[in-house]
Amino acid sequence: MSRSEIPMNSSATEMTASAANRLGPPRLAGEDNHKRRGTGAPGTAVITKAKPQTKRPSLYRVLLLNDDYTPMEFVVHVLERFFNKDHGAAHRIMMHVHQHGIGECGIYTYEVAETKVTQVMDFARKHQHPLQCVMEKK
Ligand code: TYC
Repeated sequence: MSRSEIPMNSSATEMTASAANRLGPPRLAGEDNHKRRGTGAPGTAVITKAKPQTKRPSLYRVLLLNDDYTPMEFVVHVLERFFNKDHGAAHRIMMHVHQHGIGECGIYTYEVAETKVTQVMDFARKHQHPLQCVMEKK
């Protein structure tokens, strides 16, 4: 017997209330899920579990790129202001970018990541620094 086949006269009636809530209302085979079988013994039913409708969102890294002109303190300020880093963390990330050419500022869902990139690019342009900020799918 597969895991989804539970005789009606067995422990299917002995679920806790919270387990029943997670499963949603029990569905009898052929009720509306188009899985007509007709092979079960009399007095048995198949209970199917509804597929959870939630999906985890894709995540995106927001990255800063190094350049030769943007002042270090400006990059530290960007990390504090737009990525909520404390001064120490901001300085470490800035130095990582300075030494390795690229570094991660944070990981966000698509729209949040896009907003961070736009905010940083607008702020850098306003201050006439060539700082580049990009996002990439994880
Ligand atoms: N390389 C820059 C300098 O020496 C500092 C810098 C760090 C610039 C990080 C951009 O994303 C950056 N002034």
